[in-house]
Amino acid sequence: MKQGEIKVETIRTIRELRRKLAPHRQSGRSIGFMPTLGYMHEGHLSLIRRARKENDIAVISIFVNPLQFGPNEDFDRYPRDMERDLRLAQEAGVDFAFVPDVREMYPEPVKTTVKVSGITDRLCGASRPGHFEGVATVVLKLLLIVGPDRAYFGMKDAQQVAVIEQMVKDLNVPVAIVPCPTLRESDGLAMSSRNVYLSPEERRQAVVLNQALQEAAAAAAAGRTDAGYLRSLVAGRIAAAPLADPEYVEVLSYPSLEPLEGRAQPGTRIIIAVAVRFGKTRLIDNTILEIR
Ligand code: PAJ
Repeated sequence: MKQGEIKVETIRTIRELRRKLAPHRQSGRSIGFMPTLGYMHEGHLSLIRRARKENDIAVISIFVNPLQFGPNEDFDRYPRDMERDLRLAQEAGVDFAFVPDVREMYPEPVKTTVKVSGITDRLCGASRPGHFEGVATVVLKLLLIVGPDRAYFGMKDAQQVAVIEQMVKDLNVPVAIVPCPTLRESDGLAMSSRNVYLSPEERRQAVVLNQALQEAAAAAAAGRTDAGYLRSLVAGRIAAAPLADPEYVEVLSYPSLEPLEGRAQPGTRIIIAVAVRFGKTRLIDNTILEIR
């Protein structure tokens, strides 16, 4: 193969993708699927590699979904680099890359959307109205288009995983959702396509998200599982970074995402989740703790 030549099969229409996947499905090959907004980093690639390993056929989608961006969000300036994404996908062993344009996915304004209630009331659901409706709708469309056996999602977006698992359960979508661990930079910052927006000084201070979460995890492991205490520990730590502008710091049950009264109960899982702005860039991170 010539250098720079892209071998992963790039498919732009729903019809074509269905046509290509049908024979594989008919011959009993398993299909693993990983949806993305593109601008791939190691976090994305870790999910792709896992999909590659656990299935006969690996499919990704690259689609910046307008439905999940608010009117004042970064849809237009969301970073894009299709050529690089396809090269990385190729290296990670992807068989098919589905790269529809907006007209292919939404030929007319949608009148049907998927709303998962309760779980979407807090965290990013509260600060980004309509966001999870946009995510659930596009993910259901993609699952119906691809028809995978397994679909891979990162715990960096733990609320997204909870929303999709609930949707799949409620609507009997025949797919196994596979949650995957968060990949981090060497200093602990969770990898994100949006990290490229950070100035050098913002980038330095952004480690405070993970540091604060780690401190809280250590406190919880030492028995300090009071939700209010953990919340103020994390909030205080983040407030100490001068460029950090916190949007939320919350301690909730996981995956139901309900507020906790006092100490977390043994045998339950809790999430400590944060969203913090650095200038125009909004970063999220979380940690999930098993309470013993
Ligand atoms: P995107 O932000 O591109 O992320 C694609 C997938 O990669 C998601 O499942 C996300 O949780 C995962 N991911 C992102 N950063 C990660 C990291 N540091 N470690 C591990 N996994 C990570 O999430 C979306 O796109 C969209 O909402 C989508 C599901 C594609 C629907 O449009």
